[in-house]
Amino acid sequence: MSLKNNMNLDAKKILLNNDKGNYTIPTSGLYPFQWNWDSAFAAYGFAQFNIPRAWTELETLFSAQWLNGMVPHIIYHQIDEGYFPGPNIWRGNGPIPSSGITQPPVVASLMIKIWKIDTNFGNERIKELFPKVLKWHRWFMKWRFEEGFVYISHPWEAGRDNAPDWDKALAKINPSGLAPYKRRDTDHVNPLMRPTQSDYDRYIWLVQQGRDCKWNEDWLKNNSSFKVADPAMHFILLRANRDLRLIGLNLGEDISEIDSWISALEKGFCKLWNYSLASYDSFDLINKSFAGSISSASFMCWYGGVYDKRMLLHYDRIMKKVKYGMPSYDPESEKFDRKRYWRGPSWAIMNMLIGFGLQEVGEVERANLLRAQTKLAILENGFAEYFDPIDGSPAGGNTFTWTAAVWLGWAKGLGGKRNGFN
Ligand code: 9WN
Repeated sequence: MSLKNNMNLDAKKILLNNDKGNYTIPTSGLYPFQWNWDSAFAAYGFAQFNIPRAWTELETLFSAQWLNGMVPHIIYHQIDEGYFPGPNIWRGNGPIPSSGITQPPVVASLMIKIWKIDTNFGNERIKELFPKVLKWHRWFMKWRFEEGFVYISHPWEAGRDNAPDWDKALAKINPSGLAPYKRRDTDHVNPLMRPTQSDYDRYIWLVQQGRDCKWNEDWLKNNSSFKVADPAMHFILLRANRDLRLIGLNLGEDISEIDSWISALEKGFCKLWNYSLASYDSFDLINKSFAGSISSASFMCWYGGVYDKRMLLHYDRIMKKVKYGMPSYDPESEKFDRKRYWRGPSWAIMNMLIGFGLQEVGEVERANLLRAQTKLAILENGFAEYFDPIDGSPAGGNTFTWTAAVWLGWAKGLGGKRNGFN
C-alpha cells in the first residue's frame, strides 16, 4: 500500500475514533465535546466516505440551537472534567448544555459541498436543515452586525482565540472579580503552544459577564466589554449567505431576506480595509480603532467572493517566508510566534478556506501551492491540530478531526469527483 493510501486510511480512522455516534469531538483529552465549526469540517470529512453520517453531524449540531437562533460554540453532550470551562460556568440557555457564544458559520458552505457530492443522499436532510441555518444567520445579522461590520463578542467566538487581532481590545479589560479557576488545557499541551494566563483570565471574565446577564444579547450589544469586527467572520458569513441563497433557490424557498444580508455584508467589508496597513484588519467597535494586524483572517476576502488583488502582495510576501501554508500571523511582525496557537502556526482549515477562495477567484497556481504545502505538513508530521509554518513541526493536540477532514476533502489532492471543488 502506498504512503498516500495509508494516509487516507489514517485520516478515516481519526474521524471514526473521534466519532461519538452522532457527533464528533475534535480530539480526545484536550477537547472532549462537540465544537461548532469543527463539526462542520468533520461533516465535510465524513462526506468523502459516508454521506449519511455527514448529515447526522450537522443535525446534531443544530439540535443544540437556542430559541433565539444562536448555535453554540461548544455543546456538552456529556460530562468530562478534563476541559475547562464546563457547562456550569457558561450556563447556556439552549436545549442541551452549551456555551453562550457561537463560532464562524462555515456550515452553509460545507453543507452545499456535501450536497453536491451526492444530491440523492441530501435532498430531504438539507430541506430540514435549511430553516435552521437561516435562523442562525438571521441571529448573526441581528446580534453580530453593527455599522456594517460583523463582530465577535468573545475571542473564542472567532475560533482564533489568542490572535494578536484582539490584543489591544483585551488589554482594555480589567478582569477584576474573577472567581478562582483552574485551566485544564495546559495539562494536555505544552503551555508555550497555548494562550497566556493573562489572555485566559480575560476569556473567563468575559464568560462571567455574559453569564451574569443570562446571555441577554440586547444587554450585551450595549454593554459588552468586547466587540471586535473580524474579517474572517465577515467574509465567512458573506460566503455562507451566498451558499445558503443557492441552497434556498434549489429548494424553491424565498431568498429575498438572504439577498438583503448579502448586500449589507458586501457594503460593509470595505470598512475592514486599513489604509495605513494596506490590508483587511480587525476593528475594535468599542474603542474605534484598527488592530493593526495582518493575520490569516485578512486573506479570507477571496473565500468571501471578493477578488481583491491588493491582498496578493501580502500573500506572496508572507508565503515566501514559510513552507507549510499560511501562518496565522504575519511572520514579519514582532508579535509573530511560530509555536503559540493563533499567533503564528499554520492551520489546515484556514489553508483550505483560503485555498477554496484562491481557486474560485482564478488564482489556481497559488491555490495548488497552498494545498501542496498543507499536504506536506500532514504527510511529514501527521494530523496535528496546527503546525509550525517554518519547519512543519506538529503542535497542540494530535489525531485531530479537522486536520483529517481537510486531508480527505482537500489536501490529499484531486481524486474522482470528490475533490472539494465541485
Ligand atoms: C475554545 C476545538 C476548538 C476550535 C477553536 C480553537 C480551540 C477552544 C480552546 O479549539 O478553541 O473554543 O479551548 O482552546 O481555537 O478554533 O474550534 O478544536
